Amino acid sequence: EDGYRLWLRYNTIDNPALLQQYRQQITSINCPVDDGKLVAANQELQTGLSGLLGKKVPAQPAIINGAVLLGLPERSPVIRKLVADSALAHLGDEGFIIRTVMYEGKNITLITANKEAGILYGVFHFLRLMQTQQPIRQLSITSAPKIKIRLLNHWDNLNRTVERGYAGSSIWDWQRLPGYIDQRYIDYARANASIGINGTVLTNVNANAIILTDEWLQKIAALANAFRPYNIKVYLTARFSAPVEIGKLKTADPLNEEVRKWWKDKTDEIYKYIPDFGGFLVKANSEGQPGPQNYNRTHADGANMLADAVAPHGGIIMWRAFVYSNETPEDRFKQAYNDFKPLDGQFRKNVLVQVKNGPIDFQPREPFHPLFGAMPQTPLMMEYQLTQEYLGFATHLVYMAPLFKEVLDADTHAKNNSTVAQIVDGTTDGHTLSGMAGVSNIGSDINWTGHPFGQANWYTLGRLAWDNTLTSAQIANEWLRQTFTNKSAFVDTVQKLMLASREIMVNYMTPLGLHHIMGYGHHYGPAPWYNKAPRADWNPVYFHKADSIGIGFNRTATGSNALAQYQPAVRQQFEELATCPEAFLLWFHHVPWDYKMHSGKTLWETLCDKYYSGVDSVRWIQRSWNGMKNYIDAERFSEVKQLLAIQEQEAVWWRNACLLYFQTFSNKPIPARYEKPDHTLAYYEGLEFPYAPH
Ligand code: BDP
Repeated sequence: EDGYRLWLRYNTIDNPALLQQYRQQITSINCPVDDGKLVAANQELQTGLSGLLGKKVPAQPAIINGAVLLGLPERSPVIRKLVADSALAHLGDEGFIIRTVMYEGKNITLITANKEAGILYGVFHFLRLMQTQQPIRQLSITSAPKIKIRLLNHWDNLNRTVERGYAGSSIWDWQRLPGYIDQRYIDYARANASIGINGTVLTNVNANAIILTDEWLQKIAALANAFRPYNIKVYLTARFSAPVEIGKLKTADPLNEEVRKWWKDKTDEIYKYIPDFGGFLVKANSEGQPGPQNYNRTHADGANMLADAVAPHGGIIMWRAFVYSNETPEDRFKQAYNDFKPLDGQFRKNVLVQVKNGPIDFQPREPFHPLFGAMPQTPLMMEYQLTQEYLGFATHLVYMAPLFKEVLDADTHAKNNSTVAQIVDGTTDGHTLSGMAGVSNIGSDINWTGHPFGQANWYTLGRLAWDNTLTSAQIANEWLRQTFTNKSAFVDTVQKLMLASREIMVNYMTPLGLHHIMGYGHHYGPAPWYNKAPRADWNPVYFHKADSIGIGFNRTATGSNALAQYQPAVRQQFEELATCPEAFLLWFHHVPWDYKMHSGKTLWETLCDKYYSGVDSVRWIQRSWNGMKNYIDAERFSEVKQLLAIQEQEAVWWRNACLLYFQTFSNKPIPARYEKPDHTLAYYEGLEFPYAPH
């Protein structure tokens, strides 16, 4: 058990009674052999069922008792007879139906859809039911994705380093492409398809124009060919200055005719290689990347130029709202909104604006981004970060579904029915184009994500993009059952610690609304004291603003007034100290050290409590995990155990470094009941990490 099989292990059902029942229920696979496009679904079903049932399940052209019947109504008279058109009407191109039915006296399970992709997703759903040991005797399931574009964003460079990657190098083996198709590409596609992910952006948002040259496009085409049977489209990042860098033009001005033609021709060329190419993801005028503002044009001008180039081919543009200018703003929180809100209504129909979940940068906790709800005429795509840049790299166990859900469930109050989930899935404003992306945590490590539990975050992204009403508990439960075991003693315990893990991390890293106090550049470990970055807003001191009076960033009307970017109801809640949830307190207020919290304790005492409880809870996770030894394989048990030991040390490091530093402002003692920091502040400040990956 090296983790390579992810959640697609298909081990033989270990409950004898259930195994027998499943074997009775499923005896054969009936899939039209001439249907080339169903090959992936058919193969997966063969592999999955043979594994789960512990014996080969034969393909059988006749419909016999126990058949699993795959097919499109248009090519299967039997399915046409059994499934009414009206049942298929709302499924779209990717939804599916799974039903147990009687056909000519035979009990069969049918999986059907409007398009092949739906059947593939239906097969994976069916296999998931069995892997999680659910009853399958009377199925009547209809399912369709809530979100249309469900993507991974790889921040992979062409030299195979991965920006913010902690799981080895890039899985794209550029040197051996296009000639060599690594089995890993197929398994990557299978894993993604199994959770409904239907596209992948192969390259870093800090883009390299070279990827758009002929030699590289052949490599991209080879990957696209490998992914296509799994309904996965490829996308690329576009470097805005590519017309200058590889096109030899003098300008990249989006309103310049030559530039526009260059992108059009380039795009036509891409579609010759990859007829179903998805489109471009663009980071422009952010952190030094070139963009339309270099030519005094707007983000809409830039996005629309590319949108016009891909539109004839059905492509889309995902234009990122993670922007901040080269001059340090008084509050970086505000910039995306200031730049983008005025552009609402100016983007072409095939543009999505891709917005990070929070206004700063993938912190352990952020309030929802104020752009959600503020651009009703523009589809806003959600961007989450699966790779744990700010959440302990691939060393800390943190299950991110609660973080993702917290944002999705937040009410923007823009209209009725305008939670972030409803804005993103298009229901609030009636958009048909909708998207959700996760910055990938995948690398060449044998288990893909470095930490065995990192797989859960990849899994969650897909499942939530498909169905944003799933709960964190449901997702953890099904992931654990498939990835480890169905034994309830294991699942119950580990599900509990997964669900708690994010809050625990918040407590030992950035409690009460602290944010961005990580080490400079690499973001590894605590460095709240750091103030030497070339820009003020890259310094932790800019974000926590601790002084002799208190701590926190005043974003109310008496401060940066960033809160004005929210709807009044949201604003009011955050603006009043009394109503501002504790979890967001220091996001929005500079709070005196002696301030009395709802509990009656002072802010300083509460801060100490949070940091100490964070560490204690990591120890609780360790104890819980130690009790799991007999339920799972020794390999993964030991990997997680070792990683938890590192996490515990680092949690202590976070706690001690932060409290010792903040204490220099609060001038108050750490309560005597707590274990004393075992090093001085100077020791923590002196630590250096030349080996921390960027
Ligand atoms: C930040 C990362 C940086 C990315 C940037 C982005 O530190 O490496 O390039 O986000 O999203 O979180 O563009």
